[in-house]
Amino acid sequence: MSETSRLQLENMMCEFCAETIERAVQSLPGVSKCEVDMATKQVTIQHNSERVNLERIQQALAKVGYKSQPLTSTLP
Ligand SMILES: [Cu+2]
Repeated sequence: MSETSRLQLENMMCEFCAETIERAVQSLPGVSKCEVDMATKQVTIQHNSERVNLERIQQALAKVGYKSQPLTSTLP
């Protein structure tokens, strides 16, 4: 099932961070889209929840050095 999740990043500072984050998330199998919002430091991810869950995505972010918190707001 396709799901849209949003994460709040804690230590993203610049465009280079955004690129690193996008690359790390998009390299995961089951992720179809990843968008980083520089202003809010939020990342919106479209993923197949059966193939990759949010925990796995957060692990991938932690691996490249970024802490993230899931945002509870649900998207349509
Ligand atoms: Cu940076």
